Amino acid sequence: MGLKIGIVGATGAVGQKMIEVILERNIDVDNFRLFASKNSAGKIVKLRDKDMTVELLTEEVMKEKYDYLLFAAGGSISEKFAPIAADAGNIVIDNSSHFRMMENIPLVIPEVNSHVLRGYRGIIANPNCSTTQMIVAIAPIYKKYGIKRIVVSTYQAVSGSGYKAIEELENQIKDKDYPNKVYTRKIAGNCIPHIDVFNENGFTKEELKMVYETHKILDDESIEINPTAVRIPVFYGHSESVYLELKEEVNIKEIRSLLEKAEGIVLEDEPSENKYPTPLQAENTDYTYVGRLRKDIYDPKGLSLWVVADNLRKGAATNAVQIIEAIETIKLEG
Ligand code: 11C
Repeated sequence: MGLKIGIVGATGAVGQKMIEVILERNIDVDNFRLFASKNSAGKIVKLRDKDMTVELLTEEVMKEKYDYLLFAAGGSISEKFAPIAADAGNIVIDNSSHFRMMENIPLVIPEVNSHVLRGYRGIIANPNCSTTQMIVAIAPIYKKYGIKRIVVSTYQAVSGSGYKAIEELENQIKDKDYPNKVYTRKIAGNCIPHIDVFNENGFTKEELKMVYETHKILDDESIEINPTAVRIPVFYGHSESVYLELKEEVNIKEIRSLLEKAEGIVLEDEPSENKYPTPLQAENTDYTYVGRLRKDIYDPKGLSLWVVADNLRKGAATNAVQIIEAIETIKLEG
């Protein structure tokens, strides 16, 4: 029998991708339910050749039985409705940051720590997109070499801020006087070193997510992480320049082979042929692309790499759907 899956926030950028990815990956769904708050309830969404009406999100509908409920409606909606759904016995996969750092909530990237899902029911948190792609890329290296320190700068697409930001970039490309509504500065032709709110220590919340979510997923608080998160005028796909200080000397040949064999990674690194990943090619794919691998000129334990992934897919929707796949596999294994 197929699954009953509900999507909360079904009309947003991530909710729409969740539907797309579920259909593409041939998840066996018998019963799809789409929910949104009153601004979007009643809209029609296409599921293959079938039109579906988005239902109003209420406490009552969250108390029904589902195999999985995927939340992509923002932190305050998750805070209110996810516990109601979980208390009714449902598995909730939440894309917001609200539950991620709570002690008893698993924060999961299936390629890296799916073991934490074994025997668990309740709310499962999906990590932040910039954290996910970095961890997918560095996890095979971390397992073999250990990591002392990470210095990372991100180049993040506007789709990470939702449909309004996509529109803002489109409009500013056409009209240089189009006002800034989503961002503090014009985004067309610019880059803005500011994602999410500033913390007292000068880091933004987006940057701190990369620190603390990485510690939790790798179960290692000893890793020193120094991120700078930057918004750039790209529609889809986040890029990251990552510098790792490993615990042992870098062996580039071995690291290439680790990355080539790793699940979910495409190594694209042939400088002599100008081969390196870019966000345009990552768009609409589920992989994390790695290139520009190089050993530090000064420190034999230092390694630089360039990491690119579609932020709405592997960074959000695909990871959530892979959590469903991981739980279904665990069930089959018994
Ligand atoms: C961005 N990373 O690109 C953010 C979007 O905590 O899930 C996702 C925010 C989050 O703006």
